[in-house]
Amino acid sequence: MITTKTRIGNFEFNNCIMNAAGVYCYDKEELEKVLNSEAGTFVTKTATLNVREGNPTPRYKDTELGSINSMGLPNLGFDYYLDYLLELQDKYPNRTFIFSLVGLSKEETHTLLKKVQNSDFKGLVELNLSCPNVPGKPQIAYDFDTTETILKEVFEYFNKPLGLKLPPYFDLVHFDQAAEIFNKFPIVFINCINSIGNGLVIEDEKVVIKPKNGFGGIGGEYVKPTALANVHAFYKRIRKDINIIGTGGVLTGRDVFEHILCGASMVQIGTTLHKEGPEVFSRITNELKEIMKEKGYSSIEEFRGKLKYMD
Ligand code: RRO
Repeated sequence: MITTKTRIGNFEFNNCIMNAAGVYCYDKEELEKVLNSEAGTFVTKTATLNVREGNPTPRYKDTELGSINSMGLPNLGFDYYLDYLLELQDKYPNRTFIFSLVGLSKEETHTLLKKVQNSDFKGLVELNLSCPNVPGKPQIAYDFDTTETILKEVFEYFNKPLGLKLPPYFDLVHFDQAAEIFNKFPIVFINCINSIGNGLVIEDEKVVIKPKNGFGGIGGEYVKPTALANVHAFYKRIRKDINIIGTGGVLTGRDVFEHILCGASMVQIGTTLHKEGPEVFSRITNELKEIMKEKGYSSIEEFRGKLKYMD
């Protein structure tokens, strides 16, 4: 029997594949489709305290090799997602879901996390330190001092399971510096990577999305090598009790297999889910199981993190 079961922190999931935040997770209708698919769980669209409309449209474009977006954090507000998550938690006591959130300021982030702390929510929280698309707001995780300060302040009051959504890093020194910070805190997981920020796609001499004169986060096939490198770089540097969620460039079961080989315990699908819809989870799960069968693996723990190097 081949199983793609996995664990994040103390939580078990029947499948190691799920949606990436931002795709099929804006409202209950979309989340329900992921809930009722082969996905192991879902993560909600990153929530802010108040409802946000986001940037002007068109703000997302699928391209041949992936996607570009500058959504600008459109979401239905913290309470909408928390209420739904609490409802599901009663309905499915044996399942765990991920609540993505971030404030538009440090103070707002604390407000949100204090609300979670004081609620009955029992799942995982993903703090998004890497939104690339809110004009005038730099990605928090590219500023190591601010990141460390926020985490220090958060863990003075927050003791529920927390993970971090990270942007891609591109320099080995930055992996060292970031990992040194994360290792100081009781985080349960890191999620690598968010979209590669501020790319530009052109068609017919024109940008393809409206906000920020066409600049937006890049996802899909373009980003797989960067995603794998980030998963593996952190796998080598962070405490073994911190799990890694691998996100970026997953089109097939082989891509999931590679993320796991690099050290991922869970793998998220964004652009490909947007292109194919929630049936993608059964296709990719079957492809992964086929690869595991060929290689003689019956669980993902048998190859997780076991990337081979050249002598
Ligand atoms: O909403 C967005 O524009 C967005 C977010 Br919050 C994010 O984390 N990553 C992304 O590519 N887009």
